[in-house]
Amino acid sequence: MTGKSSTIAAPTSDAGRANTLVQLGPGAFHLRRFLSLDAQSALLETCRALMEGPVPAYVPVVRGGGRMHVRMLCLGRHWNGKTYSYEPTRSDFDGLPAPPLPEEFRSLSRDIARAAGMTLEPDVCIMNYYDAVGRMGLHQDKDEGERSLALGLPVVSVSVGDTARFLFGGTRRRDPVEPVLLESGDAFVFGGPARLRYHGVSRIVPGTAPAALGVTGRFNLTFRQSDNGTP
Ligand SMILES: O=C(O)CCC(=O)C(=O)O
Repeated sequence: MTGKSSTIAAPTSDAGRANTLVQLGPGAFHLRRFLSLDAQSALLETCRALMEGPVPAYVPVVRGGGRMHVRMLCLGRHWNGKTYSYEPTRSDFDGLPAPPLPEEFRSLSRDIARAAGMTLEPDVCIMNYYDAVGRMGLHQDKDEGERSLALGLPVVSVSVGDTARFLFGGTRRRDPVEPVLLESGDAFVFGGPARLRYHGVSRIVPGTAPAALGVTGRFNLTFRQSDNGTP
């Protein structure tokens, strides 16, 4: 499933920074510079407010007792790291309800999916903050439910802040991985035949966020449609 990527479109430009859509195999797309600097700044502000809000971000402890290397906040529905399932409240942490998924987030994820030729009606956003030593091991996103996975409904990801070295593998853990640098404002979509490809973040590249954003570290948002989502 891995292999050479190809640039298939250059839809728009933003202040001289051309957007490009790079395909990494069937169903997998890297949308470089999808967000303008202004859009990144607005997204960053919302992420910070939510993560420091009444239902704050936290460091999940997963099944087996390992602590994740990110701060996480789930919107819409909560991903329980002990049961690997979605639920309305954070029963593995503090019992608080997952905050609603803002309409502007839904709309952003629909736009990104559409730009990659797919559709998504998300009911979940997992927001992760990576500091300079943040990372995430290789995994598949397969907790969204049988129907969602069978339809290949995409995972839509968008990043703001420092660059991440994102690893994109195949559908088996032992498949080779392709490193992709996800920069601030980039989006990434994997659905259809790519929906169950392994992926992770091996490292953050500190000091690479646009200076105008005034941010250290990286925010990543992944949008998904669980089987509880709108059909
Ligand atoms: O931070 C990223 O780019 C990937 C996040 C991810 O793999 C996840 O939330 O499942």
